[in-house]
Amino acid sequence: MKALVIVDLQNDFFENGALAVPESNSIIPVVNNIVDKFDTLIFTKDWHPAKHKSFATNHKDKKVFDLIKLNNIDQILWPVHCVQNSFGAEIHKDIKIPKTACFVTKGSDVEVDSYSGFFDNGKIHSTELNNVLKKKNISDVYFCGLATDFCVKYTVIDALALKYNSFLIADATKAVVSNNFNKSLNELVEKGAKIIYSKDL
Ligand code: VGL
Ligand code: ZN
Repeated sequence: MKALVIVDLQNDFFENGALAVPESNSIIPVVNNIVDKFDTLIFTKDWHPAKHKSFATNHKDKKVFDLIKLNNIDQILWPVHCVQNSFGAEIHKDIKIPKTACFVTKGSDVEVDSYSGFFDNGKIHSTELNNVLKKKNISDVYFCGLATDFCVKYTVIDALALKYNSFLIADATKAVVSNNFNKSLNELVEKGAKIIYSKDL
């Protein structure tokens, strides 16, 4: 059985959003074309409290993209983004959301960020994602969304560690730092992921 995990297609990650990913709007039609090919769809949502410690504004004398240790874990400081129940946290209105889709939120603990849709960055808490996949007997998981070099990458790495056959749909994902795109794909291939294109689905 196969599933599609659609990572963080929220307003703040699209062009003009608070943490805009370059060329992100170009994946909208690509994603809309592939959702119909899956019976099981899971949307992840970055879902931060306003006081989240990954936000530069929640630290004195720090600026966006500074690197700090947050409870001993490397943390890049981000602009305020995907605050729970805000417009920026809503899935983009042009994304087709089938009625059967499930949603998994992450990043709600102010003390630890959560790039992966499976576990937070400290591997302290897990989300419902693995349970949802297990319950539906999923063996093959396809991934798309934002951003290739952060939330998509870490979600695929955890999927591989959990022994799912993991496929990244390369034309349905974009990186925060465009230069990181190929690097992220290579890293994922090295760990066992397969790179595919939406036309091959
Ligand atoms: C993301 C940085 C901070 C992502 C989320 O969705 O890739 N990146 N929060
Ligand atoms: Zn975030």
